[in-house]
Amino acid sequence: AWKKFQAHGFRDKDEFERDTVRHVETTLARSMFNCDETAAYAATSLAFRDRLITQWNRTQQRQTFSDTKRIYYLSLEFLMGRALDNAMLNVGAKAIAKDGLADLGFRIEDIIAQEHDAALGNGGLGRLAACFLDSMASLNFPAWGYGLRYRYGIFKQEIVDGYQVEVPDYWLDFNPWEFPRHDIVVDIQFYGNVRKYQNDQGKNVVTWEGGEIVKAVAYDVPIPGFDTPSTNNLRLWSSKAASGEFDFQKFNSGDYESSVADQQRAETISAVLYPNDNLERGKELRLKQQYFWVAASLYDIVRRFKKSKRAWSEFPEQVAIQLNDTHPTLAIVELQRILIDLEGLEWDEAWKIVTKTFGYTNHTVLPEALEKWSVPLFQNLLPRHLQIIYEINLFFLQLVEKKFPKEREILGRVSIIEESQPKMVRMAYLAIVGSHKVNGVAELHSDLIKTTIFKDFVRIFGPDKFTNVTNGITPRRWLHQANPRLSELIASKTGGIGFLKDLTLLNELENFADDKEFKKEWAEIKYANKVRLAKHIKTTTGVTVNPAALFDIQVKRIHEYKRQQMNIFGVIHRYLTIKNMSAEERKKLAPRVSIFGGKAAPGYWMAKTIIHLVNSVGSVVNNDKDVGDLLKVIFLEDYNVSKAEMIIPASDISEHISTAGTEASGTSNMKFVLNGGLIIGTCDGANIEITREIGESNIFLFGNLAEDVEDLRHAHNYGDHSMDPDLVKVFEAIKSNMFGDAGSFGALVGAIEDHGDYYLVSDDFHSYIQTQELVDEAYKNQDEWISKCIQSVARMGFFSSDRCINEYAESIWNIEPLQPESKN
Ligand code: 26V
Repeated sequence: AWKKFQAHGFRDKDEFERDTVRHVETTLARSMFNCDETAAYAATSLAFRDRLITQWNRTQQRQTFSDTKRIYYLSLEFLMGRALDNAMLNVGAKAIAKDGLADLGFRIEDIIAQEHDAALGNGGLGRLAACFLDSMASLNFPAWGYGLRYRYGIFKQEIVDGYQVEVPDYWLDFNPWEFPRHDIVVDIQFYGNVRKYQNDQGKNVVTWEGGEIVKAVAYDVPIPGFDTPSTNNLRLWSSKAASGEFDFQKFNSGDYESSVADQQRAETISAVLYPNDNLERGKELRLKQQYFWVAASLYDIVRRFKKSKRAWSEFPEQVAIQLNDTHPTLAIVELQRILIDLEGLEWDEAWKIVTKTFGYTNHTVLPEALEKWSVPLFQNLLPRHLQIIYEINLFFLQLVEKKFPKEREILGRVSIIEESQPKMVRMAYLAIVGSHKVNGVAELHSDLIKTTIFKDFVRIFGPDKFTNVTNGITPRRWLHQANPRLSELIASKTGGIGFLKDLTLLNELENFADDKEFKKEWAEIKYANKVRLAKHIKTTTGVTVNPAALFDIQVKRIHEYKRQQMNIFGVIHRYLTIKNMSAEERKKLAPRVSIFGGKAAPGYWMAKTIIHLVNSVGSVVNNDKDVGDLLKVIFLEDYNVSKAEMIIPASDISEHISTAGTEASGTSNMKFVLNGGLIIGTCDGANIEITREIGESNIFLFGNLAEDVEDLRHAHNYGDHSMDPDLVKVFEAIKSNMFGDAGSFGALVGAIEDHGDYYLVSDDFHSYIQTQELVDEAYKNQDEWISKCIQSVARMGFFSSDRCINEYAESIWNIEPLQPESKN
């Protein structure tokens, strides 16, 4: 297999070196004598990029000629991480590059590390989109990603005196992975007025006139498939002033400042990624971003369809559009507008096409994350779209009324327009009404949306409109790239690298779960990965950790529902317990390193307080000579995709401990298990399916169930709850100023003690602590522990994003892969 696809990379290392040196000397205009690592990174990337672009062109041509259905994945976030390592592995030429770079005097790891992460996403939702791109290309689907080319991705996090500080992420300084398409430019209209009149033929015509125009410029990013020449496209739109550099009329009349201001206002649209996840704030600029991106993408999609000269009724046979959450919901309205206002179709005919085209994926049930836009804001920015939304709603409510004539109350509940002050457009409802399928991202989550937030819609449209597609991850990045030694060991026992294309082949490993020699190698690899992380901890925090200790990791966005606060309270409990232990008892304890990482949204005070508490506990515990190696507490700065690739393979146990029913799926849980770590978790999201696959004895589950959450919350609110006694002791320690001024943690403690403990930390604390003790015990038996890890990895085949994409293709998109050319 490797031999076959080297054809898409380099024939040999000489060819690679020749190309790389040529780029240093010509493209970069430098001499090899002063070629530093930055230049070597640039030249290596350009050499690989040349290969990708040849394949990219061929793939696009093949798609055009075959004229089959395409899938368009619309996502405001693509959390891609680094591209070079991935490109080298996917075209099968990393070994060649390694040798070639060594000849030129470089270590490949150092060159890879030069690259800045492409961090155009917040967390799980954006990384899922990136894994999907990898799978769609690897499975040869004719697929396009559409997104925004933010000038600033998610901020960089610095920790200063224990507090998070946000620093802008200037990632476009040098980006060899994008191709500006200055010839692909779309005019996007905002504001203005709607005019209705009869034309000369007596036909009713609606036009949207005036307002302002901003240009959308396409930037293309090649997406290489693994072990296939298929190279797909991610098209990102960048905003530019319509008048070019600046308005010359204003400039010449002496109004220089305002001509520049116009330009800046246009460029602001794609300037920055909104750094909230799971919190909707209703800012006009965010709605502008959404429409700008959706309108440009649809223009592009429709233009491509029109070239085929087919009838409009065939549009859904040629085009499937998947909405990654509600962020692109305006696409439904925009397509309806194009069809009725610009192409002259009748409403019903157009609406049939629209609903057959779209699928909507929901990623959260948290009410504060559900998008709503104020009607006045909409009216001003997108007047024609608001009219169309009202029309969609009218027809929809008529259907509901006909179906449930005796239930007047249902109309208000399901209306796309919320009758509040001001009125609001409910984007999730619009997405449901305008799509033919709605899916959740794990079984529990898909059940929950059907029985809670969308239950009326299940009655209206029937249960078949709602389905589940459990999330997955790409084993290329999350095993082969992040953990090359483990990947190699697995390949040696499963008959080569085939498992990277069919992850169910991992089940061959079951035969080695008790193999002494295999287990020894397995343990050595885990240890080496822990040594690598320990070095990173030393250089970034100055703290020395023992790689033989149990590494306990929780890395993800900081959010109360993910309960990092419960984790740090558990750490404090452990610290207090150690302090009270005799020397004899201490000897029996497994040393532990508690590692946290993750960004807090800049305006999310409680999340920032959690980060501060972790750091404060760390500075006390890590400097307590009495405790030594028994406990260390680390906060890793600036968690991102490339750091995840180093952190995840070094885990013994990772924490996925959200309040039951709140984490839609989680995807890092899958990454940790695939890398030979065990997990402690609640019965939430994909943890449940992971348990079903790997077996209950291989996971540490604890806590209340989703079905009991409502009653428990009720009990808190009616004073029918007594605080967990261990948690009370933890709070007493905090209040005694053991970790610095207790006042700074007051809100965190207060939310649990005095304000209803919405996320049920107190209710789950006891079983959490107990389960952590089971983890301690289990870890002491290394032999059994390693067998559990191997058995778990063997059973993780289901969680490949390839399986997930195949499910979307079959049950939602109705699309087939396009076989690539057999050679070259
Ligand atoms: C919502 C919002 C609201 C407006 C401001 C910006 C913004 C940005 C992102 C979001 C999406 C929130 C939903 C989300 O990220 N869900 C996560 O999706 C993962 C992939 O399906 C899943 O594994 C996580 O459990 C889920 O929290």
